[in-house]
Amino acid sequence: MTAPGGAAPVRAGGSGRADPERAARLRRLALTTLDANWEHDHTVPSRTLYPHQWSWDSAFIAVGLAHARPDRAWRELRSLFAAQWADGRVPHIVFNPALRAGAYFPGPEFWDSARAGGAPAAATSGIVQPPVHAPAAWLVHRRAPSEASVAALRWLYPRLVAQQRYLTGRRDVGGGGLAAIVHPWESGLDNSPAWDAPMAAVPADEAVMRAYRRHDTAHADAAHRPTDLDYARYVALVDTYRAGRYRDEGLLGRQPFLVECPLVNAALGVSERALARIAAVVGADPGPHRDRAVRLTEALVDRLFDPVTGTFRPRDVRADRLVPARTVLGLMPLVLPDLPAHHVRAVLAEACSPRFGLAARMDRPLPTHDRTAPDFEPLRYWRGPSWLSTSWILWQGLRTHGRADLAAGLRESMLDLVDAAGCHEYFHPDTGTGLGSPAFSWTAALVLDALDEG
Ligand code: 9WN
Repeated sequence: MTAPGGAAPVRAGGSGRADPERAARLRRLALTTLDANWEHDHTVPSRTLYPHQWSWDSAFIAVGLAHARPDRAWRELRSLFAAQWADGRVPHIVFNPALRAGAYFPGPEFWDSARAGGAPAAATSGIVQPPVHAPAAWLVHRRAPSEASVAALRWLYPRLVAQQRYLTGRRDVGGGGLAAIVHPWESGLDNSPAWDAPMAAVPADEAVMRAYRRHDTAHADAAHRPTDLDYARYVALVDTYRAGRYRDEGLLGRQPFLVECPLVNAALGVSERALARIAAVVGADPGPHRDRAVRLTEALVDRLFDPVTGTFRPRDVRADRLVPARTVLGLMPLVLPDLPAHHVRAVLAEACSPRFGLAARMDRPLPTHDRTAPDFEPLRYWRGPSWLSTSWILWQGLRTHGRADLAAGLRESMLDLVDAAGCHEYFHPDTGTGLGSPAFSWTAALVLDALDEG
């Protein structure tokens, strides 16, 4: 079987650490990709599709850079947090002022951050992305500890704490101890089927898109991207949030999309654990972070676990119900080290079922949506294709819970994907064909990390 686009099908098993040539080849490719995407103080996710700085991309990129360019890993995180808002939010995009207007849609003029209270001098978006930065900072330090890394942790620590406080405070719209996202872009999994039910309540006027020009479809196949209808809703949601100057008071009364996402909230829990470790290094008290971590896991289990299906799913805060779709988001709570044994077993059962096909020897990569669902779309972005970010998070969770066998299978499938197709943004979940941007930074970074699994 040869996949279109020159990619070979994903091999079962793979040769792993026993294949030093493959490892050297992948390392070279990853570093070349990251070097080419470096832009004065940050790494762009992609020169064509995403030419500015993105929040959770920078965290993944730092994790990868730690293996080869630790000084740049810290610059990556510092430049992002230099654009943190006064309320603690870390914007999902920091715009590069040197780029021409129209280099990305929606650009700085659309977000208009300058008119919001507490925004930084740099133009940014007004929404966030999954808070994976504290664990990333901890991994960078652990990988390459030095005086410089301790100094970087000292600088970052209060900022990471402020990020947590923002999300667990102002964004606890549902009042149950979890953060709510106000836009699918905040999940990082923009058009996941997980958002279909809550998005159906968002007023959509496709005509609105006539006023704008999408930039993404000039660089990627429109069939592999969100639809115009999705974009109409994305724009409408930003319009509403921006009209309130990105304030979070009274969100329940005005923001049509409010959802508690398992990935965002699992990341918050893991972040408190990372902050406890960082606190110990910088001379702060780790205790409160450990307590908050415990509370976050409890809240996640309490609010996002459905005992009937045995799955974690996002909670639509407005409708006060779990969304029906079973997506890869449901596997993300495995990263929590204190996830109760019953819930660990449930996540593993879901991951190893035909829906996601996790195995010690995988014959296909991990998809982002249930393969058996009627709305599984193997080409369209977060509606089926395999992405390294979600695979890497699950890989972390498998190692955390002592599943070395499954972790090895997943790691092999990730490395095989990139070896066959290159550092693509995402991959066809059956053939492994590369999709989206061909030189995507977090794919390169997470491959570097997976190669050096020590
Ligand atoms: C919107 C940069 C980002 C990622 C997201 C991914 C995609 C943007 C877009 O690219 O989103 O933020 O324009 O589609 O979905 O996870 O951070 O790589």
